[in-house]
Amino acid sequence: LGRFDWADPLRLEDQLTEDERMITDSARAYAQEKLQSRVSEAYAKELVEPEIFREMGEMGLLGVTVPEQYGGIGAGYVSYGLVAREVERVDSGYRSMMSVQSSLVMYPIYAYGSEEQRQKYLPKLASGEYIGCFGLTEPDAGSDPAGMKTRAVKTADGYKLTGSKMWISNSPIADVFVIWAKSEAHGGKIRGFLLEKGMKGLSAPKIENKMSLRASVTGEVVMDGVEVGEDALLPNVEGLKGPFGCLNRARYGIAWGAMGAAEFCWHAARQYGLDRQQFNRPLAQTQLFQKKLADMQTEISLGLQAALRVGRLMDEAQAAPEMISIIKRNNCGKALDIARLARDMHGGNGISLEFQVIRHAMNLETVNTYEGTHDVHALILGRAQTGLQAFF
Ligand code: TGC
Ligand code: FAD
Repeated sequence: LGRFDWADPLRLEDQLTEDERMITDSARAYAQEKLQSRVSEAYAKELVEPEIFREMGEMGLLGVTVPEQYGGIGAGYVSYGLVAREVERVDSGYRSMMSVQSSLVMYPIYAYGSEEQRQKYLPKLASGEYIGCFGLTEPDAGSDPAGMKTRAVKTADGYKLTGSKMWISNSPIADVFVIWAKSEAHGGKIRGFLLEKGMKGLSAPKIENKMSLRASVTGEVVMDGVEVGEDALLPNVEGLKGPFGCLNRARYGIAWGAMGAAEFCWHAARQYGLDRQQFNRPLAQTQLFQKKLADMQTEISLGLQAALRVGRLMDEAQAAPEMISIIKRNNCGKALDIARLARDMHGGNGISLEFQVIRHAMNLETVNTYEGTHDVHALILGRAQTGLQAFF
């Protein structure tokens, strides 16, 4: 008979390569030693800590899949997912900082950029010297990015960008802005542009008073006739498939990350139930408590297996976007349910930051919404199986 490890019921660990285990261990060590100790205060006070990018850069956690010649470590998508899981075990906001930099900034520069753009930006983004952000969403275009209003107009030697982006992770501290805009010179098609901090007409005010993802700063991006040269255009992609190509990778990472947050909540609820006595026995000795733990264990082990399967297919260039919708939607929704349940299982203590489960639950509200809401991914999957478009 095989052995059973309650914390790794389907033996995910055995399915990883030696390199993947090493990357997991170093991401876990960094996250537990350097991030766990500061997260409660960072969340409570909404601290903005740009030095975290440099620390992650030093640990090789930025641009995990980008080739070494550009500063990445040239690892696969399973490794990237495992890093996201370890970082989000501490906080979804820290994972957000990492995944925007890796999948939404470094990936498009690597995949759609010129050689000059790659050399100029990627090594500094990999080391964390530069911080990047990705501007797709606008005040009036969230689930429907095709409705964006930001425009790029041709000038004598480049483009002039006008418009505003909303809910942009990292924007108030960003050095590099990947901005998606409709370009008149390209028949109104969506194109990507690289903007830099300090450009005239560019500002990125912080969005105050978020009750979720408070350890990760979010802002607007306001472009009031920002002039850039021809070299700011990402030359190798046009249309919505540009931003969606990046989102595929970020959504995939989030599917792993959300399971990391869920694992934290599950383990915390189990320990709390073992430690706390009511009615002269541990809470963990009640049927209802054990049923909840069994549900958490089941959903997490299935969610991780699904993420691993899609990761292996990504590494073979065989993953379809709909597979990513399945795991993003399922794992975020299940993680949110688990965090809420863990909050409940902690009783009154569950609302205290000290016990951390409320922070994860609040964070996962965002994680379930960004990168395509839970319902938008249902519509993507509904369209894929019926052939019928239900967005509009
Ligand atoms: P649709 O007609 O479906 O497609 C338009 C074009 O795009 C192509 N495409 C994809 N390409 C690659 N990967 C995908 N996943 C793709 N999905 C679509 C498609 O083939 C087509 O190409 P072409 O060449 O034929 O033009 O477009 P639609 O306008 O009907 O889209 C509908 C919908 C709802 C699926 C889509 O707009 C959507 O996914 N909405 C959600 C928006 C979203 O996810 N926003 C995320 C913003 S970034 C963010 O949240 C970062 S938070 C990160 C953090 O802090 O961690
Ligand atoms: P809406 O699209 O207005 O949706 C509102 C509700 O309507 C949702 O429940 C949705 O599911 C539902 N809905 C929408 N359309 C339909 C439909 N056709 N049928 C049925 N129901 C529908 N964006 C970026 O570009 N870059 C970032 O770095 C970034 N970071 C973010 C960080 C945070 C903290 C947050 C909160 C958001 C971030 N976003 C970012 C934006 C995020 O991607 C959007 O919030 C998300 O795509 C949803 O868009 P929306 O907020 O406009 O909601």
